[in-house]
Amino acid sequence: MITPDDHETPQLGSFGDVCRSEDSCVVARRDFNFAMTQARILFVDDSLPMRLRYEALLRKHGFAVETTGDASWALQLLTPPDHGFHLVISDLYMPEMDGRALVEGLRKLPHNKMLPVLVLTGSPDWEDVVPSLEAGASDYVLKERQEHDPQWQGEFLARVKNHAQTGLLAEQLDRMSRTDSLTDLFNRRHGTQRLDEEIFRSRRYGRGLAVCLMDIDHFKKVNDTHGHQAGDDVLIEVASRLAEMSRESDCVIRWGGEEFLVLFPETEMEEAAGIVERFRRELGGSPVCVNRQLFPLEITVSGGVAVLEPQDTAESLVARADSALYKAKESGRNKLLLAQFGEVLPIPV
Ligand code: GH3
Ligand code: MG
Ligand code: MG
Repeated sequence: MITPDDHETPQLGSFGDVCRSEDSCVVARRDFNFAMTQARILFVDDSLPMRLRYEALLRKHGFAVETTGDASWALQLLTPPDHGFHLVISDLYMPEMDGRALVEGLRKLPHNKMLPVLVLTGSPDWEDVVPSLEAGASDYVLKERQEHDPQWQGEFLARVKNHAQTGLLAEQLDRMSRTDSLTDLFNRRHGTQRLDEEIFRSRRYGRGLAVCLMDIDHFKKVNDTHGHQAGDDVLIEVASRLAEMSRESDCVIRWGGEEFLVLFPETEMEEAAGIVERFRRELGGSPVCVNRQLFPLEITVSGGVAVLEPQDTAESLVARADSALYKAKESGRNKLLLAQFGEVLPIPV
């Protein structure tokens, strides 16, 4: 990990011994199988020797570990909602920001409310440990007093495993609460939140925000003619194509049954219209295979595009895109209309 003092020359030789006691470790290696492939730990300690020791121990037992000597840098790493760490292990005593302050800081971020944090302390002094637990640390561990103490290692690794497992489950739960299980796109709950965030960002930085509401035409007929499974196949395929065609900064949401809302941050009407028109052509241009890929089915979509205006709320912005979509349906489907200047207009040629 990437802090100034991590560029010191590592002295692995003096600490490499820490993991030799593998055989005596009381925790069965098999128990760590899940961790070996998935759990990511952020280890925070101002002492380079400690970082090297613990990193070696944790890596030896299959955890992916990143280390830093600077708690405020750790807080920065934990700030993006998708930081990807499942457990933080932090020393309590550090010269600038200490372990308790790190716990306090990270618990203020909503996405870190369930992130397990294990604090490491040299002394079992309640006056030191209790405030960090009160600040939201999940647990504490006394630092190893004797090097290679197998009992200490067994206990430490068992605690790490349990907390990492909780971190993995919390991540899974978070993902499930944000995604639609059929299409794997973001669901409406997350979409609504993202829309609020994008509106806030757009206003704060004075940048455009466009949205498009898209709906598959005559989708009910797919279900009625080919069965519900075929309908599901179409939804999955359309979702996957939309996700593939959109840019990383865009956000594709399953808004309702066969309705998709796409957010285009930092995008004005003209650009958004061009992108969505390409989506419409490509979706209509190659048939979707349903019923175990045996049956090609032509589909078309209609859409309405709107851009954020000064008086808009999230609801009014989506409502304008919806009214343009409604007109697109009314006027023949397989088309895109723009809600602009208080009117609904076709894409300019
Ligand atoms: P329009 O062109 O006006 O949009 O007509 P439509 O048939 O696409 O729209 P309508 O609202 O009449 O029908 C939508 C259908 O989508 C009805 C509903 O049963 C179906 N649907 C909604 N969610 C799902 C789903 O998850 N799977 C499947 N297979 N069908 C779904
Ligand atoms: Mg429809
Ligand atoms: Mg519909």
